[in-house]
Amino acid sequence: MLGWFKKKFAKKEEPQIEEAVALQEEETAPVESTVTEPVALATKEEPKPTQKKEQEAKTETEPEPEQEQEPEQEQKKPRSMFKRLQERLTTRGTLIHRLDTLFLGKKTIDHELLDELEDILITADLGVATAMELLNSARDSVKRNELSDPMALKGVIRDKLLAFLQESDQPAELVLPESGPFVIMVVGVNGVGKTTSIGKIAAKFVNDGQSVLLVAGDTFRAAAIDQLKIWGDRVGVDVFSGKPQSDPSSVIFDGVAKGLAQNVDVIIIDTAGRLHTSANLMEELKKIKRVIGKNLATAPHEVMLVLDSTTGQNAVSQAKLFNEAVGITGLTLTKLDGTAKGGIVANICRELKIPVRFIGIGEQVDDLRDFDPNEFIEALFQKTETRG
Ligand SMILES: Nc1nc2c(ncn2[C@@H]2O[C@H](COP(=O)(O)OP(=O)(O)OP(=O)(O)O)[C@@H](O)[C@H]2O)c(=O)[nH]1
Ligand SMILES: [Mg+2]
Repeated sequence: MLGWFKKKFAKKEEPQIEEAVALQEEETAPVESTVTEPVALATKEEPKPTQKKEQEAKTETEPEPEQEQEPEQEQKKPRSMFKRLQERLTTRGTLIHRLDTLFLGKKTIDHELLDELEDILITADLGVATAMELLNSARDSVKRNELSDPMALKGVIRDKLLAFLQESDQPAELVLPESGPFVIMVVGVNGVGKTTSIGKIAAKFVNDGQSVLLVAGDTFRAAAIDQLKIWGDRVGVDVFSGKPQSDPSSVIFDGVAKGLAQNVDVIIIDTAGRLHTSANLMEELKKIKRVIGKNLATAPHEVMLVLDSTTGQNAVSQAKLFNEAVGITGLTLTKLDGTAKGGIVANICRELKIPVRFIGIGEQVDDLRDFDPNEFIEALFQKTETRG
């Protein structure tokens, strides 16, 4: 599998902070803000791993080995991690369990089986259009006499689901700019898992040697700021925050300026949860996005929508309205552990064609997985296949 992000190791330019400060007066009011240093702060004076690579590249007389090293670093994930993904995805009542129960009990493919299959697909959070397309593929294969036994039908469904998951027309990996911070603006409705996912994503960047600044753009509740600070401490990154109730755009403007001044690799901006149907709150989000661009014209590089996969079809409506407002570039699907039906992932990929970057499979820091359609389908199907 490819890495979950890539970055060219170009020399960083000094940020234009003076210009940024001048721009601030145009659109935002000043706020009192703080940067919380994490308890276990990474040593700032030490060159970052990326910078180390640059230095080594300059001093070494031998040819640059970096390109060859990449595949070695991306060796197969430990089997235990894959197993955990499987366990979280294949709980009782999921699409695959229900398919298995159906197929294992039948010897031939008949109308009764196809009717039962239709029931399962329609109630599997796939959405009617996606379920019907899946069912039609199955029916076509049966008509063409390509299939003789029910388990083969399961293979058709598996292949079609994989095709849906691969429908995004953009690569799933994040592409960090050659210079300057990579800015991620995280949006979504209330309680979907934005702040938690930000903590997990920050941890992934830190583990891969990138410096990160979190910006507490959810100023509505003091608890929201505290929650982000707890994640900052846990992960070992700074958190920039303003006062509760202050203008979120203003805090975010200052936060981005801070990240530029500190020359961090990644800035992740938390925003308050908002209903996709609230025109005012969506306007506020548009303003936030504009304000981020005042400091760094190319930012935000990623507008990440977090969707709670237990919310079913509503997640698709959320994605459409958030996309219209701020242009979503990537998705994180949370809460795929527990009660989720899994089918929602196929529907989201098919309907939206926006890359799914990550999936959340629990509340802990390492419960966030890079989304890989092949791995996802393998995890869904493999366990049940070995039983069958
Ligand atoms: N089981 C499970 N729980 C999750 C996952 N991601 C987040 N949660 C939980 O969902 C709840 C809400 O998460 P938050 O990160 O606070 O959600 P939010 O979108 O920031 O919420 P608001 O800021 O209030 O809009 C918390 O209890 C998280 O622990 C996940 O992948 N699986
Ligand atoms: Mg939050």
